[in-house]
Amino acid sequence: MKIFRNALHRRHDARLEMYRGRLVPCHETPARLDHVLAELARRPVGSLHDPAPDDAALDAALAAIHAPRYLDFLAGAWDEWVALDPANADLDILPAVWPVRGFRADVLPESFAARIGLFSFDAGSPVMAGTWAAAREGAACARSAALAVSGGERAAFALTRPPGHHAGPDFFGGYCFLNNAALAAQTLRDHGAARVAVLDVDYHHGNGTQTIFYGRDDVLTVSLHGDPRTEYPFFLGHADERGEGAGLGANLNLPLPRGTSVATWFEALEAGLAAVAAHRAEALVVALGVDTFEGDPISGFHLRADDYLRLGERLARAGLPVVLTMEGGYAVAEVGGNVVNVLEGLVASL
Ligand code: OKP
Ligand code: ZN
Repeated sequence: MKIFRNALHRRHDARLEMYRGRLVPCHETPARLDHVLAELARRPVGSLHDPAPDDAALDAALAAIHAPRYLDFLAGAWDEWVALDPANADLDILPAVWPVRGFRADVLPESFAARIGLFSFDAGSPVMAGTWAAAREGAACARSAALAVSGGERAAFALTRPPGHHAGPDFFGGYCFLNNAALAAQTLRDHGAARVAVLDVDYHHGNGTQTIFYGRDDVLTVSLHGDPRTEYPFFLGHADERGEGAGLGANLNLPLPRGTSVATWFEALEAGLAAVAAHRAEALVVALGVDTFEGDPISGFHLRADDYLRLGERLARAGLPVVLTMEGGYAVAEVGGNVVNVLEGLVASL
């Protein structure tokens, strides 16, 4: 399989996130991806590539899933922040005010603090000098992986961070800025697949991906995740969210309680894959988070290293060309082994 790596990921290396009333060191660190690369050096299950540097095509692809005013804001956010006060260059940007129910989101505020609130949903996702460059190169990886699969590869992996599945049409949050899985799905659609499915196996609900495709029937979105009644992102991911308008029936959420057993998790995976088959998807995007691991510090499922091999094998048996995007996983030292286990299981069963 082809693996597209984000060589710029280290440029997003933020310091502190708001967590339970404190600013704590960010969970989503560059070391996560370094561990995957180190494991790939030991177990080369695929060939490493840099994404195509096709800037105009990437911008057009991003504009198909994100709002122009959001992309413009994110691209310029750091320069605006530093222009407000040169001393800001030593600080990461965190939003602290949001337009909740009854507030207006149609008026674009002049205030930077207001705009960063408008375009985000939590205070856990700092923006820093290199965030845009890192996220954009990650999007390039997702697009290149989808183009490789459109061109006949059976499988490709976008090995990137920051992750993407919480990023919506016009908001960032949950450590995510650009939605790599959505971009891969849209790219597959644009290059010949009539119907695509996104299967999100990260511990957290893929709220951004769901929202991007909620009104569409050409992209099925399926997510198995910790029940939002107790788990982040809390405000989306319930079982009764089935899509709207033309997209009604093209969204499936499989929330599971914190502490769910591995056996039950794999049963939910079967239900998700059955929906993918019923949709008659011609290509599959897997939003691959390994924060379902028993040792994950912020999650509540119990998968072990071997289970990721089984996951990869099962994904291969879906019989579809597959693009995987790297999402969460915060037991940093184990992220490499678990991710490469998925890839090894997949490649062995293709
Ligand atoms: C990103 B991804 C829990 C706060 C957790 C956000 C978690 C984002 C996970 N109290 N902060 O889906 O792995
Ligand atoms: Zn997650």
